[in-house]
Amino acid sequence: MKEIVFATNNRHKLDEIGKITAGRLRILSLADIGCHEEISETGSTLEENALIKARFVREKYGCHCFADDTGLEVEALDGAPGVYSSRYAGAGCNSADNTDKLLKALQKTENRTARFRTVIALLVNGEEHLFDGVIRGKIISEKRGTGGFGYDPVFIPDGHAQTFAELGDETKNSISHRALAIHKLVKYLYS
Ligand code: ITT
Repeated sequence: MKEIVFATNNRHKLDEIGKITAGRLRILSLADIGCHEEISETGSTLEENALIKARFVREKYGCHCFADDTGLEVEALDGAPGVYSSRYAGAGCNSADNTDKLLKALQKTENRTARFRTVIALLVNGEEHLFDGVIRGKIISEKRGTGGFGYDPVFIPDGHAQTFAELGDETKNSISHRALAIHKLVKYLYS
């Protein structure tokens, strides 16, 4: 089994990727390698931010690693919150604040089309690789469900009638943006 650091401070992402890759990768967290710094995301795209996080860990700790940057892209908002998804409602705000702001921004909007996009940057053997995953769906007008995290309570993936927060871990992890991207990474590592 390959051992690799996942450069994230988001415990939900760590949990999801652990479940999705079960048995195929041995994933170390930032805490496992003694990294407790906040890594600033100063890029203007998901690709840049994923690379910034992964490069920080490789340069400082010298290990094989990958990082995930994810955005919710809403058609009627010209792709916002996108790369700014984690601080949509402002610095220091939480997921509930971000989701409330999104629902407010869409209050009078009929077009509810959106997508989650994940970009994973993998840094191994002196090489950098990017993998992406996209899932399309729509934003509903109120929060539903208690599972998942972030914007999950307001996002219904196409082909389903429930939000990611209602569908539960197993379903989310079998179809999500993050699952699609990490499957590409695993395929690459084992090819
Ligand atoms: P790291 O950078 O430490 O990995 P983060 O939470 O800052 O963690 P991102 O910048 O990639 O991660 O995520 C942007 C925000 O988008 C995040 O704070 C969540 O609220 C939301 N988000 C990410 N993945 C999501 C998912 O699968 N479902 C719902 N919301 C998600």
